Amino acid sequence: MNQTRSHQLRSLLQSNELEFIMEAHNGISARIVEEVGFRGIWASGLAISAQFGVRDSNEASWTQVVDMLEFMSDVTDIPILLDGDTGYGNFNNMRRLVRKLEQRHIAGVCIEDKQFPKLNSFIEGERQPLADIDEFCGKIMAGKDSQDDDEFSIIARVEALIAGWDLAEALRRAEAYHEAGADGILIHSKLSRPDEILDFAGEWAGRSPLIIVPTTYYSTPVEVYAKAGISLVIWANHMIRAAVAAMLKTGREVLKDSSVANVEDRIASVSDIFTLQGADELTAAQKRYLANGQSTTGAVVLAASRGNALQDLTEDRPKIMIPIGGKSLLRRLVDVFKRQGIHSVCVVAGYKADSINVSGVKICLNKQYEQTGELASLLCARPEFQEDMVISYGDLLFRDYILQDLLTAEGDLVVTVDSATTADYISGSPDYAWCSRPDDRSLFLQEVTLEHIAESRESCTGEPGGRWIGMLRVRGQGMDWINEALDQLKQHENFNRMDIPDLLNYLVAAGKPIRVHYINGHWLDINVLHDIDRAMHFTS
Ligand code: SPV
Ligand code: MG
Repeated sequence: MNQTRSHQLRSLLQSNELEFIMEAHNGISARIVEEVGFRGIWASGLAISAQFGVRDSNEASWTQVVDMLEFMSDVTDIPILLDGDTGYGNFNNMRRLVRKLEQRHIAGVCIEDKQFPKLNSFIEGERQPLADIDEFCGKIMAGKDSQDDDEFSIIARVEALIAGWDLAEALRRAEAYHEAGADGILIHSKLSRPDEILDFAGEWAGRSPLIIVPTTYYSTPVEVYAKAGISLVIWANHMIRAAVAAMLKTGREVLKDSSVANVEDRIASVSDIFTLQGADELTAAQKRYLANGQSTTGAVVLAASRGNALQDLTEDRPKIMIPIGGKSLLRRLVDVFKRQGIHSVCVVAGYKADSINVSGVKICLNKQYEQTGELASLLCARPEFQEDMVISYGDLLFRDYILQDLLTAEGDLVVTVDSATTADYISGSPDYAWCSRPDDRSLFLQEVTLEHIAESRESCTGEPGGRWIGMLRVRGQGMDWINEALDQLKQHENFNRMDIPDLLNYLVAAGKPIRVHYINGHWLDINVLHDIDRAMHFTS
């Protein structure tokens, strides 16, 4: 059961253990504080002003602070305690602040007994006038009276020690604020040793939860605080300081080097940022809500082999990078995919993979390409499988309508078969496909299924229905069939020699209906030098 955040903060304040909350100053830092495991966030006035580039002197308006809190609250589930400075005005401003904070699911606010506009306690702290005790108590009462949720916390921060007063004054104030209804006391000190807060804790003797901010006395082991009966430690500014240090170092180095090469490895990756932004959730939501509006079809292009028959042309690049009329085969393939709304293209590369520089594709490496076949390559692309995808050889050229028809064809697994078994545009040895019916043009859109597929015409009785062009489409149940088959076949000792036809035959034998979509011509595969000439004509 998810507890409210105000309840969570109360639990931290009231727990018997020493608890810790960490500063955050915007949405992403709040996400990080939660991500690393803290159970609460200190929305620091110093850090929020700093990230706006202004001073911690109420230069940012309270509504700007509340707007920032909304971003922080939206992206986290742990409680946020706002450093509410002096409450941004008198009791009336405090009432409105509390209501606005509750509307944004902020768990509590801490107000300090100084005067508006406040100045950070570490800047001439002893010269800062304190609030009138009665006036401050009225502010606490007004805040408590205006909260809707009983567990929303109002913490009173005592600045007496910062402003140069003695322990007695600090205790007098703390007691008055406690009486006025404060849910806890934050006792602040700017000494480098914890002596005065420990003296205070001793005298306070657990009258209400005690909170400290060990920014200056940071070297004290935290066991000391636990022993003194302190409830909550606030690490008040360490995320903004860490960010500023990293930005200064990175910025200076990039400027000096006129390059980002040195810093790349030690800064967050773009995908780390996407993760913190929750990009995966949006992708899942798009699938759910944009099912008809946005294509989620992807493509896997098998292109790990060299294409030996093309001799020198593939000396320094794989076959898919051979230019045809100024554009590589792969570029042409990706362009057709994009024109049909397929924008997620994964290329399984092997031979000279480094030379593949086509934008808009994700490369998956089959490092074993010399010892393995097409199924091993397909397995490499598995992390990139989409729920609906086209699997294609990389050396294909075809007219757009062939892909378009494949995408609209019925069936969860569909193969494109050219019903001509021999034709002058057929080069190499595309596999023969035996089908439940021959291509009778009048059968357009009627159900034809694959019965067998093989390189040699003699491997099956009867007339083949045509040649499989090297492209298939998988979706729905078909994805489960393919995944299950891959899991089974990869156990097989011959797996490394298996190609896509072995997978298709396996599925046929398992009784899975593989639909055939017949075409007649308008495609080429590139195998030998002569095909390059034909490809030039095909594309011109
Ligand atoms: C803050 O984090 O803004 C604080 C704590 O108020 S301190 O800077 O120590 O005053
Ligand atoms: Mg502050």
